Amino acid sequence: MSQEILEKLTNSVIEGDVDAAIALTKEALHAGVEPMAIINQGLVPGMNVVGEKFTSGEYFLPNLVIAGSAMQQAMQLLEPELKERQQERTSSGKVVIGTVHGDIHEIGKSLVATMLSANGFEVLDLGVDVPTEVFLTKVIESGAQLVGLSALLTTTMTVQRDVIEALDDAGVRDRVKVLVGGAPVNQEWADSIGADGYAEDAMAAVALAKRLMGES
Ligand code: B1M
Repeated sequence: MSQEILEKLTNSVIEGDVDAAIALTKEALHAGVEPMAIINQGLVPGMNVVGEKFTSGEYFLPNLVIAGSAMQQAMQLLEPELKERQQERTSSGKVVIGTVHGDIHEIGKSLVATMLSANGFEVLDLGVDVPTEVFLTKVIESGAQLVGLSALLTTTMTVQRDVIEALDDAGVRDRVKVLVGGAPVNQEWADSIGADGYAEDAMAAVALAKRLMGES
């Protein structure tokens, strides 16, 4: 039953059927499916198929837009549920997070922000296409112990390095831990740009953020 709902949800994202994605997300919640399972087994597989179809030329930009919208609207239903389930009352630390300049991919970054917040971090989400100087200013102003840089494009992952260099140039690099992530990013890249850590997904980002906080 739950499996059937999740499969239908995956298809609704692939087909860009926003109304069905919303209805099926509600149905899955009512059926007692955990929000993280709805994301990882329902929504994300759909987005992956959409990405593959876009790469192969079967889908075009409007298909990405509508699939992104379906996932985002489903996420709006899931975010309060995630927070309710995971809330830890002790403050784990302050995090500034955003998608780097030139990149408007929002969904993965917002999921990481939600999970950090649900796990007790105080999160300042700067949104998408965030200029390097804004990351720098907000890190300094907020006194955050962690900064999270999301990049979904091979052309924008280099901006993660720019932000680290800007923190260095401003003399604040040693005050803040830098966490990087996003589909084209990996541990090797994180090491090469001098980031403190790389996380593959939102749950790994939370675990890593906790570990880095312990070190700072
Ligand atoms: Co775009 N896009 N897109 N897109 N898009 C990709 C990323 C792509 C892989 C599709 C493809 O070709 N197969 C490709 C990138 C190729 C590359 O560079 N290697 C691509 C492209 C090319 C583009 C455009 C250039 C298309 C064009 O205009 N010709 C354009 C770029 C615009 C720009 O940013 N300047 C573009 C635009 C868009 C939309 C706006 C239409 C839309 C985004 C809508 C939105 O966010 N509001 C969109 C979408 C939806 C995608 C795909 C299909 C799905 C992305 C997504 O939301 N995934 C994507 C293909 C794919 O990834 N399968 C694709 C679901 C999300 C939960 O996963 O974002 O990976 P993800 O986040 C994960 C992890 O990566 C990680 O945790 C998250 C949760 O588990 N993570 C972090 C992410 N950030 C992290 C930060 C961390 C730690 C972990 O610490 C700080």
